[in-house]
Amino acid sequence: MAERLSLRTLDTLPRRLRPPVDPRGLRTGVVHLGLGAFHRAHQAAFTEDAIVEAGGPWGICGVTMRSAAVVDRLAPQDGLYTVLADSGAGASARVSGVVREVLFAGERAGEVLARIADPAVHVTTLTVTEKGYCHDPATGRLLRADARVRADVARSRPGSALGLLVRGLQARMRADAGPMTVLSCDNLPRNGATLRGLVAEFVDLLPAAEAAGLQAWIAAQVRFPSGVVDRIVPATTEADRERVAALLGVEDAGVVVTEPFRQWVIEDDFAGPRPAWEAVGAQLTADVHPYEQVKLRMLNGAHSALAYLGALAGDTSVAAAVADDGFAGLVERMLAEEVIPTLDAPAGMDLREYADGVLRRFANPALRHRTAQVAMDGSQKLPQRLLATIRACRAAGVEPRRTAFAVAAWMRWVWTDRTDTGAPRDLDDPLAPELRTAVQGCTSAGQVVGRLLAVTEVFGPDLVADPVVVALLTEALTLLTADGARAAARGVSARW
Ligand code: CS2
Repeated sequence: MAERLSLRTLDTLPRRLRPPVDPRGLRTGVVHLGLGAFHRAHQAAFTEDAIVEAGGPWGICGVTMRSAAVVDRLAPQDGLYTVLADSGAGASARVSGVVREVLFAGERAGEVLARIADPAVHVTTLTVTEKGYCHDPATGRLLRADARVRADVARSRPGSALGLLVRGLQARMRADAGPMTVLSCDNLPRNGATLRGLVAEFVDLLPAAEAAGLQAWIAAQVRFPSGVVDRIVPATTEADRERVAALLGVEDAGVVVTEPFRQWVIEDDFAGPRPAWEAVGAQLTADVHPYEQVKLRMLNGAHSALAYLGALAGDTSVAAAVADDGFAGLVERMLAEEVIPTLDAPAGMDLREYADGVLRRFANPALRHRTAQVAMDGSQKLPQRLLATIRACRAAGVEPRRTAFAVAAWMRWVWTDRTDTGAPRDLDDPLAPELRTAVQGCTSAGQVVGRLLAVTEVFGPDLVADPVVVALLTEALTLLTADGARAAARGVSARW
C-alpha cells in the first residue's frame, strides 16, 4: 500500500500540486454542514483562493451529516484532498488544505454546536441537498411531522442540518459570541429566505421560553443571504482516485473531480466578517433572484430532463444522453422556446449563450456524471427546475410542450420498474413510498398523470386543475411508454 496524503506526506508532493496556503497555520472561521464532493470543489476552493488573495483565518470545519464515510476518508489525511479540474481537453490538479477539521454529526454533535458557538467562526455554510432541509418542496414550509424534525426538537444533540443550526445558534446566543451569517449553497429557490423561514419554524417548536429569546436573537444577529452555486461535481470513482494517486505519488481517498467552470453569486447581506470571495470571482449582488432562476430552470432543468430521458434509454452518463440528437434537440428547444422567454436575464447575461454553455458543459467527456445520480430525489427538484417553467408558460398563455415532456419522463421513471433497455431502475427519492403507492395498479398514462399530479408536495394544488398541463403530460407519457424515451424524443423533436 502506498502512503496516504496527509500533513506528514505533504512535502513529498510535486511543488505545483501543494496547497497554495499552508494548512498548518490556518485557523477555523467557517463551519460547513454537508462535506460532500460539491462543497470541496466549490465553496472550499473559492475560500482557499480568497485566503491566497486577501488572507484571513478562514479554515473550514467540515461536518458530514448522514454517514461517517467522508470523515473516514478525510480525517486520516488531516483534511487534505485533491481537486482535479478536467475540461475534457486538459486537466489541472491541486491539493486543498482549507478544510482543517472534519466531524461526523452523528457522533460529535456537541463539538459541531461548540464550533457554531465559537466567536472565531463567522460564517456557517450548507450543502445538505434539497431533502436535507426537511421542507415541503412545493411550499418551502417545514415538515413539522417529519421524524428528523421531531427527534431534533426533543434533543440537545441533533442530527439534522436544521437541528444543528438551531441548537448551534442557541449555544452562540448563550455564549454571547456575536453575529453569524448562515449561507445556503443548495439548489433551492430563494435558499436564504427559505432557510430563515425553516429555522424560525423549527425554533417555534421549542418550549415557549426558549423559542422567544432565540427567535429575537436570530432576527437581530443572524443573516441568511441567498446564493447561487454552480459547478458540476460528479461522485468520485475508483478510477479517479487511481488517476490522482499517479499524479501525487501518494493515495488520496478524498479526491474530487470537477469541471474548470465555477460560479457563485451571493446576496451581499452578511452579519460580520467573511472570506474575500469576490476577489476570486464570486459575484456579490443585492438580488440573486434573477441568477437563481436562470441557474435552476436552465442548467438544473436541462440536467434533470436529460437525466430522466437518458436513464430511461439506458444512457448511464449525462454526456451520453446529451450526445443523443433527439434528447439534445428537445432540451435545446425547451430552453430556447419555453424557459428563456419566461426569464428576466440578469444584466449583461446572454441567455442563449448560457444555454449553449450548459449543453457544452454537459458534454464534457471527462466528468462521467451518472444520470442516476442527477435523477435522484426528483420530488425535491422538479418544482424549481421544471414546474416553475410550466407555471410561467401557462401564465403567459404558452403551451410548455417540451418541459411537460421532461416532467413526463420523470413520471415514466416513477411508474416503470425497468428502463427501456430492461435494467431495473432504482427510485431513490425521499417520497419513493408515496410515489410508488400513487402509481400502483395504474394501467394507462392518463391514470398515472392524474395520480402523480395529485401529489401536492410536488405539484401543489394548481397543475392538476389545468387541462392543458394534464393533456400535455398525458400525450408525452403515452409516447414515452409506447415508443421508449429515445424514439419518443426523436419523434417529437422532428414534429414539434
Ligand atoms: C445536478 C446538480 O445532481 C443534480 O441534480 O443537477 O448537482 C448540478 O450538477 C449542479 O447544480 C451544478 O452546479
